Amino acid sequence: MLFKIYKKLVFISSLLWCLSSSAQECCGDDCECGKSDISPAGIMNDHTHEKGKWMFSYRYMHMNMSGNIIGDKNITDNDVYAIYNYSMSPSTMTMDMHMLMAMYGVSDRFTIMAMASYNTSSMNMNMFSSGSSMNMPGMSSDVAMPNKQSISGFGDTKVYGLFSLAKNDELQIVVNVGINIPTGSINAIAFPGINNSLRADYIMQPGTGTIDFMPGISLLKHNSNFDWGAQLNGTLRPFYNANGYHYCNEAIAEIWISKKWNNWLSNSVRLETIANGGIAGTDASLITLMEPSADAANYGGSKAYLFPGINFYPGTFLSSDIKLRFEYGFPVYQYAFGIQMKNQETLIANLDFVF
Ligand SMILES: [Cu+2]
Repeated sequence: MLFKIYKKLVFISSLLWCLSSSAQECCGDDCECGKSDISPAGIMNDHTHEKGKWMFSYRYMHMNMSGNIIGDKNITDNDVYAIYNYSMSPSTMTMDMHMLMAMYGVSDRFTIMAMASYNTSSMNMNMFSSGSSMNMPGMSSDVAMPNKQSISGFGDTKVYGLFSLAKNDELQIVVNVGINIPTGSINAIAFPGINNSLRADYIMQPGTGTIDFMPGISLLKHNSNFDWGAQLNGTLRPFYNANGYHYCNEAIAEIWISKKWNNWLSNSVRLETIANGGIAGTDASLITLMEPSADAANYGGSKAYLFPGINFYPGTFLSSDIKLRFEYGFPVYQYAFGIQMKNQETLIANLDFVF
């Protein structure tokens, strides 16, 4: 489904490209327009702004998951029940994130960035012995366990300082340090109205509950024929949250190339690799054997995704600095610590305004 939407976007962009022959040229030789525009939709913190400039961004991310893996092997619902003793097996899950970002150039080299998010996670589960329904843990025997849940809420807030080590037409190097402020809930209820005391799984909670530190470094290189970039991001999580656990450290490496076809259209391909340590500690209120994502042992692992992308700069027509970027991602490698749902596809849409 998402792939069809993506194909439509590519088609619409190509159509607009054809119309662009009548568009005015926005850049001369000495204009930076276009040269700093080379990053794909899923990349942030790769640039700084000039002193006094603001940028506002809205980013939407949709992820689809289905089926289960252990390590890099597919397993069936029956394996989840019979071999690993869980009562339920997740079948599909979607995550939707709406992110609002603001950047401000404190000086020509130093920019601050803040990001807030609103997240919705929905999960469908299959139950052992389908046909007879399972009882809600801790409830009278006539309360049946629902087989789907959906949780929405504000996520954590992130604040970054970005410092530009190099900033010219050919090369940009930016180092950043961020802090995660745990504004998202870790106490969302799994089935509100049916059981108001059972907390949702780790993966369903909108927040992480911990203050974390996020260092990173980005490199952008502009060549005459194409641009490329690379980024390394870490998340260091030394503290436990109020519910007795924390997500472990994470490292993300990105590398991408992009090709600018004209003043307002480019394509990109990005490879993202993620290594994640899982969860330390446990939320003791969760019933570990209810389903795999209620078990802290089933988190973490390594993943690699490929993201073809398309970037559109309508500011060329509107004489303002606007970017509209899309990426469609699919996994090329997934290794899960324990049992996890398999990522199937990710869609990212990003709208940026610079003032
Ligand atoms: Cu910016």
